[in-house]
Amino acid sequence: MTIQWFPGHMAKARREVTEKLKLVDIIFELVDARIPFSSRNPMIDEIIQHKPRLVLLNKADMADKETTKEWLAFFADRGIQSLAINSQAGEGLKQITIASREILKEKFDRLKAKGVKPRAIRAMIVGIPNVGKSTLINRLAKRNIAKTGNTPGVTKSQAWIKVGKEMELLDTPGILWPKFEDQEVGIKLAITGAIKDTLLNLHDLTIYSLKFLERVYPERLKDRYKLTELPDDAALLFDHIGRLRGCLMGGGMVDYDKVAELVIREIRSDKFGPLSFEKPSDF
Ligand SMILES: Nc1nc2c(ncn2[C@@H]2O[C@H](COP(=O)(O)OP(=O)(O)O)[C@@H](O)[C@H]2O)c(=O)[nH]1
Ligand SMILES: [Mg+2]
Repeated sequence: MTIQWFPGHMAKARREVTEKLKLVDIIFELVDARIPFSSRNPMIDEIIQHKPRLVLLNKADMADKETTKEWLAFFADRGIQSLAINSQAGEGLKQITIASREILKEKFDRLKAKGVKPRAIRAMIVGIPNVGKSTLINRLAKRNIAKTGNTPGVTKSQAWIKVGKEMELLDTPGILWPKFEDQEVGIKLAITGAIKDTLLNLHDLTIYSLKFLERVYPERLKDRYKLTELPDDAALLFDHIGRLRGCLMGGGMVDYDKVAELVIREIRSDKFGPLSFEKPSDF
């Protein structure tokens, strides 16, 4: 399995983020709450240097609440403030300004002591494609500014958006690339929709997903596909699901392609409930 990415593209993305860094007080690093590790840019620390940051675990509605709590604690242990949010429904967004003010308190107190007039906090969102950057910008702006879509790479223009009285947000997010070297990371990015399926083998994706459900959420897997036991062999599981759901070819043979599509679609559309694909203890 190979995933392509172009070094020139990465360098350009990095340059753009670096240029905008000096315009802002704080970075909002948006990650997918279901894969907070895999959806981070591997060079984020190097790129943003010592700029204050707030990590936002977006799509928290789709992640396992208990695991999200573990991730919040994980970041806190490393001295990084983080919040769980749902940009689509607008949940947890009020906390963003409150947390930012707290993170920047010293800096603003220092400015105040120097006699600088109080001003709004300037912020910028960064994150990999499809993590919800445009959705969050629109929610915070309370209107439709940024294009959103399920296709990776939809976004464009630049100005400041007022978020209440206390914050100003750059209307263009910084787009970063995900980690591509690691195959497992690639699979998780594909399952959650951050990268296109066509880049990956759907069967590999499905086998990985089924094994994951078997290991972490066995009861949900059994319930969904009416299993009394979980077979050791992935092929047996494909056969079972295929017959149960009528994913068949001529002659009554199970159509593995259809099974794979069905399983991935069900995982993405919340049929197994909220899922977290990684825990801090995995690393
Ligand atoms: N369930 C859920 N979906 C979200 C959330 N935020 C964004 N999305 C969806 O994720 C997809 C990508 O969002 P978009 O804002 O275009 O991502 P961008 O590429 O980072 O700008 C869209 O289909 C959004 O509706 C969220 O908090 N929860
Ligand atoms: Mg966008």
